[in-house]
Amino acid sequence: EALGPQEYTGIKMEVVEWSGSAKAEIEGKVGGRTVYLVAATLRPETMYGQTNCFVGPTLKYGVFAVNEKEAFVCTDRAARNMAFQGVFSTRGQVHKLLDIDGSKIVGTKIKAPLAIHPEVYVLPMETVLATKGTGVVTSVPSDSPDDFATLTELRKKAEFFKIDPSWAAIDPVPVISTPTYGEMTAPVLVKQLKINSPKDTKQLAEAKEIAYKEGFYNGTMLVGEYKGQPVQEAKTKVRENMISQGLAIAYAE
Ligand code: A2H
Repeated sequence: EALGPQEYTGIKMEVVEWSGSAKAEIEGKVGGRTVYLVAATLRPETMYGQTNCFVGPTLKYGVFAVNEKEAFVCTDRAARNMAFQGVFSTRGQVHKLLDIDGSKIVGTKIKAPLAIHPEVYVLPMETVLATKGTGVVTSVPSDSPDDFATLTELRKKAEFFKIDPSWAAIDPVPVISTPTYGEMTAPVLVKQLKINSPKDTKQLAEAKEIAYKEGFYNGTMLVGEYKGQPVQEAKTKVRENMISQGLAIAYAE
């Protein structure tokens, strides 16, 4: 854990179509606002490779008014932090439009900004922490061992997790090349460290550490505006572009 505040990028993933169970709850409560799931990431440069998004199936979320036109889905805790950080037009106040269970958000179709596959689905991830970020995690299985391990598990046991297999159908997309692991850093590490499920937390922590360092210090962008450039340079540029284009927000904690 870092000592100073963690500077996340809050990726705005616009709802295209709510899941059947969310639709009934949302009905008439958002006042025509465009609703976004806001995913906290430390790796904005990987957003080209989003394949889905994750929420905690046992976590509670809220839909919060940003202004007259937009609303964000995140945890209550994150909404309070956003209010302090001046994200909402209501000046430090939190305006919750409704509560919604994570399990009901699963199956919602959303837009993943910058992604090569722009429309993705929300899937369940049991290891999402309520105490970190927004409680929404965008999934980049090419570069995140956690995302790859969970996506693989969901594909193997779609029925058990009560998901439609088509929601988990997008394969990892090459985004960054590293000298040691090639174009699929996370899948290669998951295999090398013999990670069989998202419950292999010790090996996953190790894989995460290696993937992060290797990507940051030795990675080269394979796609996007900064193709051919080092990740270290692309990272801040992608973040700033996304924020200035209204595709993301700055979020710290
Ligand atoms: B990262 P840190 Cl490609 N619970 O984004 C569990 N994990 C969470 C979370 C929560 N509530 N909120 C955010 N995260 C994930 C991309 C990514 C991430 C890649 C590679 C590594 C990686 C795509 N998922 O994280 O504990 C988010 O996933 C490994 C560092 O604050 C976020 O960045 O250091 C990261 O964990 C934040 O973790």
